[in-house]
Amino acid sequence: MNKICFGCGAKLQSVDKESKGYIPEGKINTASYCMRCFRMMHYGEQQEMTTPKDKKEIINKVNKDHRFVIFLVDFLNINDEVMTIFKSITRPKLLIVNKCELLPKDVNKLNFLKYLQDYYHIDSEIKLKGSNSFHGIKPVLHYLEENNIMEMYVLGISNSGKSTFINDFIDVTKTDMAKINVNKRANTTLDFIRVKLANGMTLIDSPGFIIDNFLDNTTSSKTIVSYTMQMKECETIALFDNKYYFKFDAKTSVVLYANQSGKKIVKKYYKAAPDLVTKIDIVKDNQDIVLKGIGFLTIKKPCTVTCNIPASFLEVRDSMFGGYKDEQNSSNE
Ligand SMILES: Nc1nc2c(ncn2[C@@H]2O[C@H](COP(=O)(O)OP(=O)(O)OP(=O)(O)O)[C@@H](O)[C@H]2O)c(=O)[nH]1
Ligand SMILES: [Mg+2]
Repeated sequence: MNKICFGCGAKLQSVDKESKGYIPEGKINTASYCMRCFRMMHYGEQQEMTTPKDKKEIINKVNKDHRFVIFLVDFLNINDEVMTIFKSITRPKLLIVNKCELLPKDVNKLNFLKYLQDYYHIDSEIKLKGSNSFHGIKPVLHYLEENNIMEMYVLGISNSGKSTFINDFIDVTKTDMAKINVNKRANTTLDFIRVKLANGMTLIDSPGFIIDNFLDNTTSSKTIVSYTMQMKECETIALFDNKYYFKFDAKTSVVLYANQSGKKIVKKYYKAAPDLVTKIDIVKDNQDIVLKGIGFLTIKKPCTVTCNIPASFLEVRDSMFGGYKDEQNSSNE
């Protein structure tokens, strides 16, 4: 029988308890969820599958298909690696920046959208979404209706909120069906899940892309901090229970944007920190150092930063929030 788990998309089976889709024999005919999803949903258990679906396999499947693509990323995880995946999708597509109810209050939404279009060269439509009424699902639904889009894949980075997004569609269209499993850990959805809504639309959930060089993709994202620090010459900050060190060679303001993870976010040191293996030259005002999987640091003034994170986990870019507006305004005058 080819029945799939509605929680994660894995094919239900009673043969191997350690493999995905396991359900005890005798329950397979009546169950909607595999044992892993059932236990995650009802007992809050965290059960991670360690073998994510291959990125290329997902992209090839989608590119060969006729369907539209909705691609989700939460704003802390916007970086070159993620945008390269987005651009490798050749189907007509919509980029949704998710969890936007957590954007710092002073972020101008129009400037943020313009930054994404200009800096990452995105020519597809972009929508900001979140879990409050201001950033809700309805504008996306209207966009799909206006453009007569009835069948689509929902792709994106693991933990970006794809399954939650589809569950919201199930609610808003008053579709009478079970919910997909969602979880604060990455790699919850394991295979494609086809959801036919009461309004006739079909959404296909997908396993999230796991980025190669992510520092941490398992933190909950109920709160996002923006934390400003004034650094003096030769001062060091230690982030997340002294896991990551950044030393600055000149005076600058620094703003950290990251998930509130329950760890001690910042501690300042006035002496040398260990293993500063990577040197980053900030050559102009308002640059971000992206800490892939965590968030980013906005560095306001040129300086040299040394840190204990290997370069493959970092990217430098023009600042996503700080200073972009002023630069744009002055260059337009
Ligand atoms: N703050 C906030 N959290 C959200 C939002 N949407 C989803 N989440 C949370 O993000 C986490 C991941 O959500 P999922 O829907 O499981 O994400 P996914 O993209 O399907 O993840 P995988 O199946 O692992 O690829 C959960 O803790 C959700 O509650 C949102 O708009 N705002
Ligand atoms: Mg999912």
